[in-house]
Amino acid sequence: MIKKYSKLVDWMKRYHKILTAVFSVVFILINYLIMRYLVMYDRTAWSHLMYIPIIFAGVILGPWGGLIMGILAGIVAGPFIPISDQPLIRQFWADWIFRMTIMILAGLLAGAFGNLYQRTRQQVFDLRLRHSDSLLLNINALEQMTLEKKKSYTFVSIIIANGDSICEVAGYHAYYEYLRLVEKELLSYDKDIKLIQPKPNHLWVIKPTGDLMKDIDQMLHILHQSATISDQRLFVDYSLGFTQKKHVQDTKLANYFIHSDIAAKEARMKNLTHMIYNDFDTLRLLSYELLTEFQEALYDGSLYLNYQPKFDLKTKKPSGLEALIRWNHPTRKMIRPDQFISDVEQTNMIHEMTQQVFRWSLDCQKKLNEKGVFLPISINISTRNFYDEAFFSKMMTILKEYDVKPKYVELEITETVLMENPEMSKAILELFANEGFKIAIDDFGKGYSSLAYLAQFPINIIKIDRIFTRQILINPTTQHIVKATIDLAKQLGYEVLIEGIEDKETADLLERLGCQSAQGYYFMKPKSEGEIITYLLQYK
Ligand code: G
Ligand code: G
Ligand code: MN
Repeated sequence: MIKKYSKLVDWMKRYHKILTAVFSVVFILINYLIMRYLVMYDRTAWSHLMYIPIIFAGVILGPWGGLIMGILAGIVAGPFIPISDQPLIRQFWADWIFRMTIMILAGLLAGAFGNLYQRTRQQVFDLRLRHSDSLLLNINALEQMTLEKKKSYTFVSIIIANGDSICEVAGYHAYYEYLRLVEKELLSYDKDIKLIQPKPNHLWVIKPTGDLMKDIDQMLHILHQSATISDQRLFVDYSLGFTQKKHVQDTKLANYFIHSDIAAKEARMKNLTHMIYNDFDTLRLLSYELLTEFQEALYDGSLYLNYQPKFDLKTKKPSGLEALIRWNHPTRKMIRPDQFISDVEQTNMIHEMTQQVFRWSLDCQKKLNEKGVFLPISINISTRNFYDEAFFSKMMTILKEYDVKPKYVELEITETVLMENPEMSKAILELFANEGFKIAIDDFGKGYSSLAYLAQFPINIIKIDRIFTRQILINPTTQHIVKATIDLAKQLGYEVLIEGIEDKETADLLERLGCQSAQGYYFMKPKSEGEIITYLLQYK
């Protein structure tokens, strides 16, 4: 019943103009017949009913509709009603002409208001689908788009990396004008192209699949050409990602841009103008999926720590532990940190991750302390953690939850953050150092900092990167570099640890070179918490 009714409403909506015209004409004619044959006196009163179809037609059909109905009503209520009511004589022609003029005016006025209403309504509707500043289509518009089913389309993501700078330097208007120009040029290249602006500095293009190489050339050309706005040349730093989809079915069109977004980001990272998604494997997509699962993994036990001992090279006894994160994924099994950390670092989950790692390592420390074992445990700090203003206070709060002394906590940081943002890093590191935390420089030598530069920071330990360890037996130059580094570091008061020792020869050599401690598969691979506790109890 309801379905039938809604079908009727649809049908009426579709033919509402014709229906309005028919209704108005019929109304006028019926009213005419009543006036002519049924009402004997006071026909003028009935002629007022004519305004209903006139105004109705005006509002719905516009001024033309109002005009035509006004004339029609004026005529049928005029010369076609030969006898006026009182006295029973012929209608005077000037009377009905006057009445018709009023009717036409009413029709035109209603038409003008109707048009105004329709335009305003359309504008409000458009505003919902377009950005009010750039006037490009937004996500709402994408959600309402439909593509021809089973056809092939090319999806393009455009990242404008310096959009914010353009706004600051050349002004917002120049930037939006540029975007509009790009839209115009794209449409003149192919009128079936759809351009959406999901984010201020991000564009999506949908185009029926054609010659991909030609499309790429044309789009790059358009993005370049459009960058001249009223004689001002903008520098626009764009990266494009392309992907082609056959037999498009999905109604959620945003999903089709996942691959082109990845390709555009990859192009951006490699400083290329564009990349095609097929160019590289699905590993990146994997990382997107992994990120969504990561949040839960932090709390459901699938993320946990392994520990690798550090050894004193002289006594060959363990001198500390490094906590290393592991992910036992339900379907993908073991995932190594290098497969997810760099992605997690792009999100704010890195802060939660470091805090969780800190909790777990403190928990392990507490268990060891209760068994009478006291060794520092180091955790790896991401460069991103320093950008969290509350990092220090959050870490202190966690430390206080466990009964562990700060001197048993080591923070491993890489040189990068110290080079990127020295003042901030120094301030944060000093806060930790003042509390008694130990600070280690991880992967030293891999970056480009020098010990002279690092001297300004409160550092206790230098961990020489394992790229040196690998070559030290075969390459005399490496040996000289490592020796010099060890000597200088010791003179500056640092403890020196070498990473990645895989055989006895290297261990012996480094001991001779004066290195104090070492870490590596030769001594021990990373082990689970249970195994490491059992192992350390031997040395008690
Ligand atoms: O243990 P593995 O070799 O897979 O570690 C690879 C890299 O991941 C190393 O560079 C290590 O520093 C890093 N890593 C391991 N655990 C953590 C962690 O808890 N936090 C951060 N930021 N990096 C870690
Ligand atoms: O960058 P960082 O120092 O945090 O890296 C520690 C990582 O190095 C750990 O993930 C660990 O698995 C790895 N590692 C530890 N010892 C060795 C080793 O002897 N050889 C190699 N190739 N990797 C090692
Ligand atoms: Mn480390």
